[in-house]
Amino acid sequence: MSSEELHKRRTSAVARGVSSVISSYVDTAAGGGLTDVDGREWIDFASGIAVTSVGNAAPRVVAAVQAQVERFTHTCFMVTPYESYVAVCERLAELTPGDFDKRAALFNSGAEAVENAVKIARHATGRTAVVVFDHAYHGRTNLTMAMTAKSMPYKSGFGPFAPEVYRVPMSYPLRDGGLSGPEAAARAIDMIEKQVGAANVAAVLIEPIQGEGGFVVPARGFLPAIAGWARSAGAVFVADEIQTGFCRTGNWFASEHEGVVPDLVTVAKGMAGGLPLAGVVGRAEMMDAVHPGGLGGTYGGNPIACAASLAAVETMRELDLNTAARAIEAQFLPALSTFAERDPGIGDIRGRGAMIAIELTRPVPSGLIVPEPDPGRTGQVARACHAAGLLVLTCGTYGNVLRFLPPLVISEAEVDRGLEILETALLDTI
Ligand code: PLZ
Repeated sequence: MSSEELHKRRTSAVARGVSSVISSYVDTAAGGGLTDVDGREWIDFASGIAVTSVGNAAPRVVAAVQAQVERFTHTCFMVTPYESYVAVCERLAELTPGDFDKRAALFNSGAEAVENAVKIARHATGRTAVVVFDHAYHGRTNLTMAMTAKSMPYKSGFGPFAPEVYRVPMSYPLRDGGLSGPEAAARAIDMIEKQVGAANVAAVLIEPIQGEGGFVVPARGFLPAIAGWARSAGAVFVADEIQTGFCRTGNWFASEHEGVVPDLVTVAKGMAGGLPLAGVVGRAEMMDAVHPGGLGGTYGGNPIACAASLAAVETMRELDLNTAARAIEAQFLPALSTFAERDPGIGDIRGRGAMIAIELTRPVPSGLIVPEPDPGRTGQVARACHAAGLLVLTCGTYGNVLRFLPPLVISEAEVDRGLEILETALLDTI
């Protein structure tokens, strides 16, 4: 059945609230590419939103899933436990920053992990307030909608939202007048102290590099200052590494780029090679502040997802995907800088590892420091890429960021071909 026919069926079966970036339907996917049901090949700069870091249908993941499906599909860890759940928690403790005793718990989605990190932080501190940042994205459930910044499409009309969530300014070098990291942190901390009160803060949650909000990389020194303040205030510092984790940025976790050691880390996406799995991992005394039975869910840490996760981590180690992510960065950044020499609409190039973005802006009128976003052109460039067989995504509070999240196993030639398509799309839309 063709994509066109499938699309017709979809419109009378699938709620329109669930939308898709392209209208081609996938048939198979492997490594750095996808093939649609019309036989067309795509270069994948999306990885299913930073999920298939080890590649789609990665051989070890496929084998582990097949073997597990034959042994048992589900028991519920809360009813009949199994080894792979324990092994994934051990892996999380090993891989996350911090040389201290840790515990972990597993869930199904990123949003669920974030919700549970808040539950744990509230138990650990006996406090209620949750501090988040401008441009943040933490999910689509009620509590995480409150924590997510952007109204459309995530929140509009879905309130009322959970209380006790407070938003403070982010470090966003292109748009905050070039504040240094420590200056931007001082601004945020002042707001927390004056408007929330240090003694009320259960948790400060932040994405070390913001994902949906625009691949915003805070100025150096911002994250350590925020983490340091949280510690001194007796609040739990939570790094939401759901999009940045598991080799995506060239380290196991993006917090490591600045030596930040979070109290708790939320993980999902890349951790299980495409199977739905998420987790919270961190300081044992905080995690264990919750009474037995206080955390859980029917499917959290499903055995098939756990088997996939163990295989994905093995693949990351075996193929040294941190080095691969850094090589992808080394291929992207110079190419994008060359594009920017000819394209005044490229207002910023940023990111780390295989989490790279360009922010499209209009030429800055003299006297203005902050460039005006150009979401119209961003959509045009994305559509031109799609028409040429390159899967790219947009993001950002202003909808003017093109982001690149290739699988870490993508070949140099595929990246080159993707960059060529992107260059043409940019030049055609200047
Ligand atoms: N925290 C940092 O990036 C998911 C969402 C796409 P779930 N980002 C992609 C969309 O439009 O729904 C994400 C994230 C960060 C939390 C989440 C939420 O993870 O697995 O989608 O619930």
